[in-house]
Amino acid sequence: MLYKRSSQLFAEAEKVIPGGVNSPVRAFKAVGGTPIFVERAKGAYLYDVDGNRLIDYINSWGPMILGHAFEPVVQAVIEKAKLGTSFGMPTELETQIAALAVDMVPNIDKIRFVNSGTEACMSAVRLARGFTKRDKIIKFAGCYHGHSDSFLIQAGSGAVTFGSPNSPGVTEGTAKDTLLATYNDLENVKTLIEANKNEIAAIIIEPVAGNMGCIPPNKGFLEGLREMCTANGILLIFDEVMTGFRLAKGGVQELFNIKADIVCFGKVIGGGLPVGAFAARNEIMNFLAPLGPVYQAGTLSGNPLAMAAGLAMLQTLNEDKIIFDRLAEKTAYLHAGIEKVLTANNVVFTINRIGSMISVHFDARPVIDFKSAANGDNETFKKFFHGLLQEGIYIAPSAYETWFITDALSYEDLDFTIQAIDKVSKTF
Ligand code: KE4
Repeated sequence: MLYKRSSQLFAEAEKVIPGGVNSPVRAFKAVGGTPIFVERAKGAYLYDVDGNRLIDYINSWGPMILGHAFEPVVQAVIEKAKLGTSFGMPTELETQIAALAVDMVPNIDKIRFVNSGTEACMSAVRLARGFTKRDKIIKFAGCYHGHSDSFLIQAGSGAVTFGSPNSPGVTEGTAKDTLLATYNDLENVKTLIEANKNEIAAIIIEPVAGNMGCIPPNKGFLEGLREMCTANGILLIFDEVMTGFRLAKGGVQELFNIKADIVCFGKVIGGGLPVGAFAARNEIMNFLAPLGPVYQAGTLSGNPLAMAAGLAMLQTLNEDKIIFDRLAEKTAYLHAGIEKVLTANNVVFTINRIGSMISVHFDARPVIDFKSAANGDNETFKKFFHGLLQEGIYIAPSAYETWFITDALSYEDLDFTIQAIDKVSKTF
């Protein structure tokens, strides 16, 4: 695989864009080498500027659950663009996608659309603080809720990839209101709540973590958080930017039958266009301007092109009764294949998987939180990443990410991937 043109483009990009990228994790800093520049994509495949075809296991970090350039989404955007691209005024389309999302997801009466997952989580925390009249939040080490100041405290994803969990520019004043807990550790959360009685507005969590690799909640963990929040007047915020409309039609609330107070969305809900959203029952959402005192706004929120893409995506997911089972079956097949070849090649590893989210960790110990996720051998991961790239397979350029399985993947693609992992892991 040649990457001559990508390297040339990266050198040009670095002159006018910080680090040559518009989002740090794309820069390959954790794995070395220069980022791949994409020319186009279709279905399960990326086509880079050097003419290489890559099987895509990142899918724009989640949105492309039905494959790249999914025809109903593409057509919806083309048709809508002909009628104007943005008005800054309400359109019926926003009501249509809002009504569908409210119908698909349990425990929400209203939803507000924004332009990214960060904006959704940031707004959800402000709403929780306004509703409870409390200042503090609990987040979990290794969970990533976007780059808003309150969240860049031991964040996951790109923040941890850079080994700079606490970003400069986040003030002490902000950081003091973010309490840090350990994922899958209820006792730790209990201690924090008792030490900050009546001061905590919300606990925000990735109910299935995807930013320290894929880490499902231990049995009883989410239920324990629910009980503690209810008992202490704390709002439970599920950050379902990754899991929403991916792990089930109704996300993790449906999958585990757990009731969050506020749910955040991104990625899939926009069909690949910039969309985030946050939703809750009327009692909470009616606190939002212009109805209530909590302010939140956005010029391009509910943008017609983004709404058209999101609506086409959600309609397809809502009508396909077996999509989530099909995705889970493909992911289980991939898991079994990877497990077989890595074991045969005497590699030390563990695999986490739930639904269409999966991650490979090069350590034998269970990966259940940020600390155990950090046990993974990054040198082996780098060989894994670049070896697969040479075989035409694109996985996340960081060990602190999950893979996102798309329905566009065929079983031939999965077999090709398993064979490539067999070949690459023989060189470890
Ligand atoms: P965005 O602002 O990037 O749309 O969403 C932030 C966010 C919020 N919550 C969760 C659970 C997320 O995973 C994300 C963003 N995910 C990363 C991938 N791990 C985005 C990739 C990137 O930063 O370029």
